Amino acid sequence: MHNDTGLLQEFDYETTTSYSLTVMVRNSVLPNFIETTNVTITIRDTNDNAPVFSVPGGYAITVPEAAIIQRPVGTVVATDADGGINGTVITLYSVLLSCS
Ligand SMILES: [Ca+2]
Ligand SMILES: [Ca+2]
Repeated sequence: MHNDTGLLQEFDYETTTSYSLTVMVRNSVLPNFIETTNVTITIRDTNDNAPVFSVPGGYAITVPEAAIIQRPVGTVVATDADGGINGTVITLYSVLLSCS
């Protein structure tokens, strides 16, 4: 919110999820006739952040040569700064080796 004008500017759900305002109206003829109310503005999240892997630079997974083909051999995890379903933690199992 702009400090001087009170106008709402760019929203960022990851920084501020809601704003609470007090709005006042005044009778222009009878200035003592004043009413105030509270307004809450809730920011709805958008999917504007990409997932990021939890280990920068890549993962190293060691697999015994007797490992069973087509079984998971490790886990990589990505997180996302977005909220709700837009920021779902993604867990992926490593690619499986296959025989040809
Ligand atoms: Ca996202
Ligand atoms: Ca977001």
